[in-house]
Amino acid sequence: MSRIIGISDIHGEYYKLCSVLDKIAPQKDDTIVFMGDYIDRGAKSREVVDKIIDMQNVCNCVYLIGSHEYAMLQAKTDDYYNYLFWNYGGDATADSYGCFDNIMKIHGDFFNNLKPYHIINNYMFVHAGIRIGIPLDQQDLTDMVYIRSEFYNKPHQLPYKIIFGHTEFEKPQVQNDKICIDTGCGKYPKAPLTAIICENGKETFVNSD
Ligand SMILES: [Mn+2]
Repeated sequence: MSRIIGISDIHGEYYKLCSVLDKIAPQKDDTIVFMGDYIDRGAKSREVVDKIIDMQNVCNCVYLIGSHEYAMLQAKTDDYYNYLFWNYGGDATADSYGCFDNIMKIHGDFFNNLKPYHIINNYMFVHAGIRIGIPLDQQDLTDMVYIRSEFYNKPHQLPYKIIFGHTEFEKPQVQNDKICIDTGCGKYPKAPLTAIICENGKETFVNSD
């Protein structure tokens, strides 16, 4: 039986990414949905992006946009997002690539083709969430990558279990209609990277060492 795997908020923590991938041991028919925030804070953003691109040789891969990719993509043209990028760990990403302009020179195809969300079976994967009460086709991308309590504190009406990250908790937050898997990787030195595995209608979690 194939598995659907969600991994969010890696934030340059290459060794934690390798640790969860080793434990999960993805197979050809599995699908990994990478849920954004690959970069910033941790030291190895470039290696993280190379690794998740390489995973296409192992299993099915989907790549979503996170708030940090969103800010990075707007940084050159928008003062607000430029501020967000450089004040929330973007300096580590620029160092990892050598300089800011190298990010898009090296991985521009990757960063320009990130998806806002992904629906598979009865699950919807999205970086931060949705604005409740608004139809899916009218959602704003900034909400999908930045929204917090207005989403996770209320039930939503979409016919999917929503798997999201962006807001870190000590443990995965499991609600009837949504699950947050951001456990602070990249933000706190001892925080693990947590992956979710969806198989046969059940969800389990795998932490990096
Ligand atoms: Mn994040």
